[in-house]
Amino acid sequence: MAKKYQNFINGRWCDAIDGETFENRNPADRDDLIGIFPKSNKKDVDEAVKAAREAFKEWRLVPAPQRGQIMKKIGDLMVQRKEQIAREMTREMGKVFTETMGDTQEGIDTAYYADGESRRFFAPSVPSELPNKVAMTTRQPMGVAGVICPWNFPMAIPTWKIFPALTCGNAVVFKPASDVPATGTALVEILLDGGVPPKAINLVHGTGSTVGSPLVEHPDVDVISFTGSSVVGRKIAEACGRDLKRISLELGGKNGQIVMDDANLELAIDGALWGAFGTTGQRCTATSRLIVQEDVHDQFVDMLLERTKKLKLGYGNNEGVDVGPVINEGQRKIIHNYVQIGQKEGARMLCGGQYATDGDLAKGYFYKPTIFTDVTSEMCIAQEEIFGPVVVVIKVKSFDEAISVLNDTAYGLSSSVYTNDVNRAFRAMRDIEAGITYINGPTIGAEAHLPFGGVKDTGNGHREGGWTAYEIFSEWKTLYVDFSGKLQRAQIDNQ
Ligand code: UN1
Repeated sequence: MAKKYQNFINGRWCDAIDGETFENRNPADRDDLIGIFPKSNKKDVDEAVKAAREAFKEWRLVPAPQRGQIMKKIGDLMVQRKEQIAREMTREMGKVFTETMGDTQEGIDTAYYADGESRRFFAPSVPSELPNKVAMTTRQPMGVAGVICPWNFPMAIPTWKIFPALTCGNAVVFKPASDVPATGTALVEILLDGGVPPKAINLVHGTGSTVGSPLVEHPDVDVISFTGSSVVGRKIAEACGRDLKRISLELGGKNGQIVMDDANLELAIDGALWGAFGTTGQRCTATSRLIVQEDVHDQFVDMLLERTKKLKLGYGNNEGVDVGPVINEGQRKIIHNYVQIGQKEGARMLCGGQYATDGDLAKGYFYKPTIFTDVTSEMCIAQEEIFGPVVVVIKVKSFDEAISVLNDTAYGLSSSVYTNDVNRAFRAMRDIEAGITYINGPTIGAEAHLPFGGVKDTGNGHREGGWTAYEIFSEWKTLYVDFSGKLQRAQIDNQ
């Protein structure tokens, strides 16, 4: 019997009001049914927002360090349940166990950071221009936060949004991706066990159109935080723009790794493999372009091919597996379609390019790690986000050309440069158009306490992670206190 899951709305576990459900299956083994989940709609969202609004009245008045204590407890519970969460996460979305352990650890780091941040919330006091008058600022919660999350980091990304939102004093309505509802449920259980007031966290399962859209359009939601594709992000931003609603967007990437002739090639290969094929290439920070200087190009490609061929595909909970399945059949078709486009465009496919179906792999959505060479920057496979185990190699003559190819994309999330020349490293840090630049490290692996986000079509200027996430979920308020006992007119009486 498949486990039956529920929403959590208004302080209780419940089915979708209309009673509809959907199934979720293990992407490495379609026969493995993870559970039956409520397929919610606008009615459920309305109930959830109403409950959150109610909870906000009291939660906003709880001292921030007390909210931080709850975050600390949540972090401790995540430590206790880490392995169990990771096993189930691998079963639910496919990436290998070491990576789901890392995903959970990112949530733990975010929880402990939230505890610390709850005692800071720095807000400057500055001198007033008038005598006997004080000028200061404070940070206030916004109200109800709508949190819409992707499936590739089913624990880390929700924590990046929910923990700062709650720590700031907001109440939350959370929609996990419909490919990872069990991990979303595990997180909400931890929040409740940690002591978050039940109505302050609401969980609504379902799709983007039936749950995400009503949440975005709800007049009583004050801030939306979304991670997903740039296409969907643009639509959400349009809807929020009409309502003047704050929105934080974390969208696509087409991240490049530059490899210069002076680089340590072994190190650059380690980075490329991890960046391109870790999480089966399904990270918004994944390395999807390798921009290689011509003198080392052929050697680099030979080394990359040799190492790629050795990668072992399989169920991520089994020992020795390097690469798991992709998330679902729809994504696998999209990836394969891009591979066919690449071949038509004249790129040379060195390996992969096919569904992997040997033995047990036939039960899941496996795709062979794929490398293209002879790629030019204007090709579709060098421009569009593929979100799968496909990497393209672009040959360049010089460092300047490498930077201009790296910047020749609509996106600007992560980037990396392998070089041992300190001058090149600093020029890259200055001239690359991206939110994150790594020197001698892969494009993936951002740490929870630093700003995370990108420029151009990757987002709308906000940064998750670290202290910057707290900007998203709070409003500045300016306070003036005049203790002179008389009317003092700014800009007039002091001139
Ligand atoms: C994402 O792919 O959406 O930097 C997030 C990294 C991870 C987070 C990725 N810490 O790759």
